[in-house]
Amino acid sequence: MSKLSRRKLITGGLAATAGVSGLAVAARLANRYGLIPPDWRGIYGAGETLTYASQRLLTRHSMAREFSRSQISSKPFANGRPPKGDDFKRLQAAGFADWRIAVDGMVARPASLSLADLKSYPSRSQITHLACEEGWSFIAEWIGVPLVDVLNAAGILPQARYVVYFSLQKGWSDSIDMADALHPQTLLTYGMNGGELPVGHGGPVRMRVPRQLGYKSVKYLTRITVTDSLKDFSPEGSYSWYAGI
Ligand SMILES: Nc1nc2c(c(=O)[nH]1)N[C@H]1C(S)=C(S)[C@@H](COP(=O)(O)O)O[C@H]1N2
Ligand SMILES: [Mo]
Repeated sequence: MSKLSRRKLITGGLAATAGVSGLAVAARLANRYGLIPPDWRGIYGAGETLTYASQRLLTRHSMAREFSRSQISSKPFANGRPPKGDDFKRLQAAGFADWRIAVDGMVARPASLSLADLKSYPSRSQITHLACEEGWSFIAEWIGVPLVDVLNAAGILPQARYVVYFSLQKGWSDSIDMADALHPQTLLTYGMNGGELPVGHGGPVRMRVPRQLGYKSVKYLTRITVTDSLKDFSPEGSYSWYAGI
């Protein structure tokens, strides 16, 4: 079948399900199978919903590409500035010994984790690509704890659907669905290229979501909340919520 006729067939099929009742059934089914992004009624509407649904069907278990040591970028680009204000400076001067990450929301055992607590978990190191939506990118080794391990220790409640995470830096928070939250490459990252995570790259701890664009990898992480709905967490800026690559 040619590409064109296949595309016609798919569009035709979509149009056929897009009758009023057909659409409702399709939406219910898609929702049941976790294929509806939380902002599907938003400005991106059906287009983003279809991107999300098809990516989720195809890539739920796929891995972001990992690179070899020789491919690590010699000049990684640190985007933006570290948090302003004395709080951050004081924490930094003390080697971030008092840095805490709250784990709360729909978990059986909420926790407040220090860096030492994080480092007591088995660590994972992976060499992945960080791609900014503005076009630049670099490859680095990221060292940390899979988010899934910290969530499992806290005890994820069955109704959990999303994980929302916050930066010390005002305005920076984001969220992912459970497929990304439980994915082995989603990392609470405290090390980079063999050393501590530099402050410019989000030290002492950042989220790394290597299957999505750079802005999902929130720096200066202070809180992780498990939730069944994103309605109380307004998405930052005007970026698309799902940024799969
Ligand atoms: N707290 C915070 N997190 C952030 C940002 C930021 O400015 N502040 N920038 C985001 C964007 S747009 C990108 S592309 C990456 C950049 O990561 P880098 O500074 O390690 O290159 O971090 C993301 N996380
Ligand atoms: Mo970015």
